[in-house]
Amino acid sequence: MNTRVTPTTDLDKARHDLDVVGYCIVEDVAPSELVSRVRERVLEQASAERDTGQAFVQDGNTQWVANVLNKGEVFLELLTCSETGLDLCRHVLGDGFILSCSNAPIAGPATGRMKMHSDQYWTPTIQQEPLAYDRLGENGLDRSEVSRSAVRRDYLFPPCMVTLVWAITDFTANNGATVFVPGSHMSGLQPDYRQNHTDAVPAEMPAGSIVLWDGRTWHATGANETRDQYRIGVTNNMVAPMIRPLVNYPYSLRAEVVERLDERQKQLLGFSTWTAYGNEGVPMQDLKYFKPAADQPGPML
Ligand SMILES: O=C(O)CCC(=O)C(=O)O
Repeated sequence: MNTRVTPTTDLDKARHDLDVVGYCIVEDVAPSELVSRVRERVLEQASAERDTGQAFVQDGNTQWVANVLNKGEVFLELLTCSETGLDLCRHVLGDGFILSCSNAPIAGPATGRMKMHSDQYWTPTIQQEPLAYDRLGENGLDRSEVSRSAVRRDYLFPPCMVTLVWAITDFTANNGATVFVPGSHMSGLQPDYRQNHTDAVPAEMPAGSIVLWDGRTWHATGANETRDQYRIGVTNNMVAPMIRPLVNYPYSLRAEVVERLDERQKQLLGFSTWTAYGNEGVPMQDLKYFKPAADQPGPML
């Protein structure tokens, strides 16, 4: 497929791009003053992490500020500042999806392209040779292992993750805009990261836009060929509600962040129960947050 997605404000087109091409770009989503505050906070935190030797640097000069929800109220504000991206996540994942992780990748000057990958690398492929694995839990991040046997399946595993990236600076073809292989979400395969993937196209968009992709779509942070531009994104990876998020937010969020959460944010961060086969706490009560609390009958120990 040789289709390059362009930014839109038409949500029908965005849904179509997501379904058919595997990603979509929507512009004018985050207010510019919020984008400025996020940019300032990301750069300040990135610098503090470098100064204290805690920076996570990848692929040369790409710095990831990890787990940003514990690093500033602006990131929580960004997560729910608009329903647009959330509606598009719902389009793929259905109701009740939750946040899996949120980071800020900064593609620095003179950095090569990241390895091509899909975020949903842990779901079965239709046929994977030489990159197969037998059990989901054995599919580690190192995908260079040669397969023991390739299983042939004649169905596609559905998307169960959507990644949404906020453009905190402009994303351009030469400053590290995320690149995508159009249509790759329907291939049923994981990319071989040793290949060049010359069919990958950049998601160019102005600051304040979002790019969203199906968890199966092949993509990478693009090469930053500039001398002085730092391309900044903030990622919100969403998963269907029965999938374990990469970050355990109810456990790992700082107490002062938990205190600030509204109901919508609590649901998105996985504080609420999802069906539990109909047994959410005491069946006669409408318990949104299942906690084995003192109001349950019988001894607790
Ligand atoms: O930084 C980007 O453009 C993409 C990051 C990425 O590949 C990912 O979050 O999976």
